[in-house]
Amino acid sequence: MSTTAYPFVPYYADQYPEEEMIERAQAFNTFMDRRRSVREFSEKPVPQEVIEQLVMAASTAPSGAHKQPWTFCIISNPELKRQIREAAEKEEYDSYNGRMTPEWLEDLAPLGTDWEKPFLETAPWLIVVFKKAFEYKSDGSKRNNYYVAESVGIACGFLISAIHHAGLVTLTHTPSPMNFLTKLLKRPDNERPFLLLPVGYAADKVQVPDLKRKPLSDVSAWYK
Ligand code: IYR
Repeated sequence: MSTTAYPFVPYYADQYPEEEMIERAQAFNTFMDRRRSVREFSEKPVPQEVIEQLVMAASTAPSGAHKQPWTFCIISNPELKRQIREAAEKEEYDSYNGRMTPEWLEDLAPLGTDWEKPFLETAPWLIVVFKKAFEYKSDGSKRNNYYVAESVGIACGFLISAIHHAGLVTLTHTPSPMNFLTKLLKRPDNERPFLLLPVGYAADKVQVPDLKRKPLSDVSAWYK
């Protein structure tokens, strides 16, 4: 028998009659389907308390051996945002002008993205998610984390959903390479940048590409 640090406690999932369950599932799908990546932000401030709750919601994500191998760096400092924008645009300029393949650029063209990232300064908050490859224990020794990319990816999914649920917008920005974030945010060597999410209100009258999502038949295979 293995020993466990956690006592086990009863758990009761909320249950609904089938009809109500179907309605709830449909309503949630409709709500999630309304989410769009937004690249133009309003400067309107968002209370810190909201961001704190969004991050705590993200941090409820399941993770390998419950290690919660993430750090959410939360930036509102204008000078730091300016430095992040400057460094990100430098990398993005090189990416859009030679590093990305012609096929990649062709795939991106319908989305209208380019190397300029003004949202890194306009959005009131930037959240930079770091994945922790391992942990340092208090005696300085290292302890492994597991399924780190999967865990942090799921936490980011939770975060994006929480942002949408709060009536705010975000964007999964992946400046590449991202090492400049480790330096600017002075992160320790067990952390690697994973994703950058600007968070705020959408700009007035913002437009997004009229994307279509794949139907169920294209995204699923059933084995009944
Ligand atoms: N990281 C770049 C390029 C980019 C790549 C993909 I794949 C996208 O879906 C969108 C953008 C950028 O942020 O512009």
